[in-house]
Amino acid sequence: MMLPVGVAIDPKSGAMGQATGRYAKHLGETRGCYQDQAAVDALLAARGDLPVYEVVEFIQPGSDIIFGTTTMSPGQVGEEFFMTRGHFHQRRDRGEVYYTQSGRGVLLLESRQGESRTVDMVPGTCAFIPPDWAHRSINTGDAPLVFVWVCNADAGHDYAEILTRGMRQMVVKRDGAVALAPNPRYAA
Ligand code: PAN
Ligand code: ZN
Repeated sequence: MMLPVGVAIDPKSGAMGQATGRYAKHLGETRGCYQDQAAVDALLAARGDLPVYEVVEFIQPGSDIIFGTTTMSPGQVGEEFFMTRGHFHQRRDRGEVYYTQSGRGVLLLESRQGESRTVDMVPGTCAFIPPDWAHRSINTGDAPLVFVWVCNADAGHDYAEILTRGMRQMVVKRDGAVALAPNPRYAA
């Protein structure tokens, strides 16, 4: 039988009291996310294979709901920032919620029809991700970005599309400001 449970989450680190799963993504294995491959190489040479983000999950066996935290390191690669791979959900009828706990970032979303939107990730903001919108989070600050996510356990992840064609927009730092720019590598 599933029982109620309260899971403690540290808002600064994303550490969870009772994790049932976790993984980390490093710069080397996410290099394809970035425009400037020379900047990736330079950063790898200078700082090593830095951790970009860590995901910690909680699910009870048999539950239809899963939640967890994503904790993103601050960092820049060329004019871009550390980002998640980004994905659609395998099930096109499954949305998600992202609740930012600390840090600052941008949630970049793209509908299946190619419409782009952003939601600012600031502590206390709960973002609604509609079904069939690709989503990628980007740490635009200089501290860790920590958010809690909640979705259906059967949502699944489809990484292939974003991996191969990228997203239409990218989030960049230009003239000291965070801005949105069209992705020159986007393969429509
Ligand atoms: C999140 C993401 C997590 C890592 O849990 O999976 O932030 O991002 P990528 O999966 O794009 O690497 C979520 O959206 N789950 O559905
Ligand atoms: Zn998702």
